[in-house]
Amino acid sequence: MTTIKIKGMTCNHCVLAVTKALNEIDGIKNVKVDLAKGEAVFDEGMPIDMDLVRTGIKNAGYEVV
Ligand SMILES: [Cu+2]
Repeated sequence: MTTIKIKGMTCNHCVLAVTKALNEIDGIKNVKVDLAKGEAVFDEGMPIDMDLVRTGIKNAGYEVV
């Protein structure tokens, strides 16, 4: 399980946007985004390129910190 910190989430819409962005990345499963903690956790079905994660989150309008 991988945990990442995400900056910029303020509401449930943000949670959905981040969840969607992560689910679009090959190999990422079981995404759970915690708004209060500003975190996302997910399982890796295969090795994940964290640059893809950063880019995906950024394109959704948020930032991995
Ligand atoms: Cu929002």
